[in-house]
Amino acid sequence: MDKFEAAFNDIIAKDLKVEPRDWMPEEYRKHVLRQVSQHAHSEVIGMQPEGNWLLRAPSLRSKQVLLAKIQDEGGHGLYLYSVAETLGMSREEMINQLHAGKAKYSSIFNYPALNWADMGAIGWLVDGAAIVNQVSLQKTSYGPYSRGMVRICKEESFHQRQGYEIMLHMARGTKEQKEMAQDALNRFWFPSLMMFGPHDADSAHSSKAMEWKIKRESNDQLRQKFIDKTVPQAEFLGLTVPDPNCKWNETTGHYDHSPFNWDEFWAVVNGDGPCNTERLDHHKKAHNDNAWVRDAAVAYAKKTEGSLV
Ligand code: BYC
Repeated sequence: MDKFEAAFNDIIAKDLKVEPRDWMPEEYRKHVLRQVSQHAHSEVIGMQPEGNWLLRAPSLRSKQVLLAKIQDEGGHGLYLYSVAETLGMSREEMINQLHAGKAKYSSIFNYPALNWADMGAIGWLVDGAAIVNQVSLQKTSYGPYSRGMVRICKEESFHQRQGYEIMLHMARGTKEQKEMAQDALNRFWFPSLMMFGPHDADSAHSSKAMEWKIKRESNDQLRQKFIDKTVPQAEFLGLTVPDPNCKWNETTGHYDHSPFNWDEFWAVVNGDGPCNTERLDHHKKAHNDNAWVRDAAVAYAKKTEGSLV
């Protein structure tokens, strides 16, 4: 082992942060980059299901709040694209990989948002699941990713409350509104649980990620944390989690759950979900239609180069 590798191992062992200037194994760099790429694209593609509801929000207040949330998600994508730049990959390259189907984004965003109750379910469950994951990632070993997560988590907790507030209004509203809230929970429950990825035993990247402290808790540990937090929240709403086996287990101290439909998960991850084509086509179109904005920004930066100092 040379002195560079020893220094890297020391950073990991002492729970310090790996910084862009530090030597790191090529496999570590690629590993963080893959996860950050998946995360960044998730934030940006995740704007689509909600963006679709901006013009149909039921009040000015709900429209303003939803707009602010969606803008936050775009901001999170930008922090994460910047993290990827510190690992040597440009934004352009990342977008090219997304458009070519080589880079992933979270499976959850390939499900449709059919009505206003879905805006509640997405904020409550999808952002709720994301927070559980991202709170853990605040302690990830790559410095820029960890610091990005601290900022993102602060905003994400508002997002979860925005969704829960919608669910609360609907669950306490008319009979039809309560039915809509229950229906949204029914459709988003299992896909939200699958956001945490495959079971630990089937997770290709987990063991290396845990060894390098990129991930601090495993897919199954985080998923269980989310279930344990969320079931009582559903009960408070007077709604029922769509899983007859989801019961408190005195022995384990956790809620049980039924097996997941992993065939559906892998189909969605591999491009065959209800909205995969629509999401990517929309991203490509927006990217192409707005090429002139990027060109103008680059031209302006070139023209004013040096004039800001
Ligand atoms: N969806 O070995 P594994 C948000 C892939 S957005 C798709 O366990 P890993 C929001 C995985 O990539 C925030 N693919 O992988 C925005 C790998 O494939 P590759 C979303 C998935 O990386 C707008 C393969 O399966 N949060 O909050 O150790 C509105 C094997 O899996 C998924 C993040 O992105 C999936 N669900 O663990 C509202 C969190 N699961 O790369 C809300 C950041 C697995 O070999 N990411 N795969 O081709 C992570 O924490 C980890 O990457 C995962 C997976 C836990 C997701």
